[in-house]
Amino acid sequence: MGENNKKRPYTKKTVRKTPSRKTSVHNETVKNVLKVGAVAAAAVKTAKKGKKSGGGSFVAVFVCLILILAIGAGLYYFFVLKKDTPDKNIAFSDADISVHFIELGNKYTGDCTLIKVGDTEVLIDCGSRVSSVGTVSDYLNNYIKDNILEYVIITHAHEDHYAGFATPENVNSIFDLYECKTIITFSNTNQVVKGMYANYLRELNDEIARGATHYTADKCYNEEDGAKRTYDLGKGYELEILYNKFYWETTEGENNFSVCCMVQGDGKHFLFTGDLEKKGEEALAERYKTDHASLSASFKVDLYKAGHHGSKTSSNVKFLEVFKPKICCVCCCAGSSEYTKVSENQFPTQDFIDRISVYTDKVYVTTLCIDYANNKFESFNGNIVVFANSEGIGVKCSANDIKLKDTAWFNENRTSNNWK
Ligand SMILES: [Ca+2]
Repeated sequence: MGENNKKRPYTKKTVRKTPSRKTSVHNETVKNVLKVGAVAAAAVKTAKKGKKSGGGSFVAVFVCLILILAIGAGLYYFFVLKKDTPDKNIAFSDADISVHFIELGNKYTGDCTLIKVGDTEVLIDCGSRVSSVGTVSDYLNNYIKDNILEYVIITHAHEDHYAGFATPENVNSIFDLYECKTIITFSNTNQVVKGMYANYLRELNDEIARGATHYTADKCYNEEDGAKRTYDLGKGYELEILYNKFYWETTEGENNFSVCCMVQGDGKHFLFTGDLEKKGEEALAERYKTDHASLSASFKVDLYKAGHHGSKTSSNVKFLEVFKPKICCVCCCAGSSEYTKVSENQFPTQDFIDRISVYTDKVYVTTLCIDYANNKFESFNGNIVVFANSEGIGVKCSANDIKLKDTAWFNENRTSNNWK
């Protein structure tokens, strides 16, 4: 191993505990409802007095009814409406968890997602090309202060998801740059051991030799050989490896082999399905309802990474009916002809927009293709960060926070009746 492949020394740093804003809206609202209640009680008393005195009782009862209606409206807002408005802007510095959809430094579509809870990080995939490692690690180094990736998930063996782990021997991979503790990978592939897939196996085995623990997703789901289905991330959050029947079954291509997972805690859910397609999505959605028997009909995930970059083959109806995303982030180079010249099928596709728009207009996209032939691209939203604490969820992007539906690209290339 060359000098460049040496690991960065592990230096433990003091983590500044972020103060939690305990002066919650909840307490303020309850106080206000109680105040209105006290006024209502006084009005009832006045009404009784008025009855005794024989004057003014009608006015007092009327005031009392208005106050009772006000209390009802307040409670309805607080317990029903407020529950459905999770995008209350909170400060990033107050967040317990942050999810980062990272730009990859080129015109190619790909995935790289960092989930951070305190000093515990989960990295899901690192595309889109081997050359993306520099761009990605520059970004990661802003957030990973102990040089340890506690969990690494590699969803499937496609270059735009695993290139950063499958570098040539003399080029740093994510495994070379960070100490990766627990690595969870796809259970199946149709790749043969040569080229990039051979590089991946070598880099993975190097990291295992340096002390990493490796499980395939089927072992996690079944909790076999020491693997677990859920891992504690701290601050009440956990990582759950979800069911995918293609952990055990063979299929064409690679997409349906994707490792799927949910990060959840504090009543919030963040869903990641790699490039899972229709057959996988439908089986996952059905099994999720069984595995989570107490799931209410109003269950919604707070964040969903658009499956397969907003492809027409993913984010299907039966899947979305179960998960009902509130925020959706798409990792792609929008409008790129990398896979097709048919505009409506370029990521994010018209079919994807037709289906996701039923559930949310909070759709964000990492990168925008300007001129594929001439290597021109720019940030669309840029690096997208979704962060949360018990008070709400915030979205902050490196370029701008404009929703897809409000962009010039959308108006020129896509349409939606739901977003009008
Ligand atoms: Ca760490």
